[in-house]
Parts: sequence; structure tokens; C-alpha cells
Amino acid sequence: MRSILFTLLLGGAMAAGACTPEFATGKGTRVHTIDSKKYVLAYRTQPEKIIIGQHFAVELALCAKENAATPDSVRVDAHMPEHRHGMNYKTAVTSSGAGKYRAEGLMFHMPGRWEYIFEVRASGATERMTTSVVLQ
Ligand SMILES: [Cu+2]
Repeated sequence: MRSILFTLLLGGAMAAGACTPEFATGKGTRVHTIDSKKYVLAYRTQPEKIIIGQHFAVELALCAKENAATPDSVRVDAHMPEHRHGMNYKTAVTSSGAGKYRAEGLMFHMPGRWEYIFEVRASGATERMTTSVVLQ
């Protein structure tokens, strides 16, 4: 059953001209995926469980869909939309090539809903991808 479902999903993705970003390692680490117009972004946090008031890192794997430009740079930020404030720290993103990036220095300093903002710049345009996480 599982293999049938996988085949259907894979077939659907290929038919849509999509791409599948993958991490080389990381067994047991939860990977989240965001599908945007031009890109598919997969990310995971280190550590996997975010602790309020403690720094963490975000690893990204990005792939450009058909006809989308290869990313020039990626920015990572986060904020609390209901509270209208961001983080108290700026992140630093480094690229290790092949669509892999690592953002260091994130910290969620209070419980509630945080929204990640991933900005991909390519050929003078910026594509913004967001997703939320609720910390308790
Ligand atoms: Cu807040």
C-alpha cells in the first residue's frame, strides 16, 4: 500500500514538472516542505525540537522548478504576526552548494505562533515563502 501511494505521489510530482529537494543525511529528523510557484523548499531545524530562548539553526534544501532561475541568495527570518515583532537576532545564511543552505542564529524568545520567512533571490526577483509553527 505504501509503495503504491509513493508511486502515485512521485508520478504526480513528475507530471507537474516539480522537483524534490533532499537532504543527504538526517535520519529521524523531521523535514518540512514548502511548495511555491518557482521553488520547492525543504527545511529542518537543528535541534529538531525548538526550545524557547535557545538558539537553533535551519537547514534548507532548495530546488528550482522548470523555467525558474537558479537562486542567487537566500535569506531566512522569522516573526510573530500577531505580536508584530521579529526575532531579537539576525540570521546568517551560508550556502554549501547544490541548493543547500544553513541559517544560523535563530531564536524564538517567547511562546506563540512564529512564522518563518524564506526569501529566495534570483535574477533580480524575490520569491517569498512562509510557514508557521506554534511554540508552547
Ligand atoms: Cu511575541
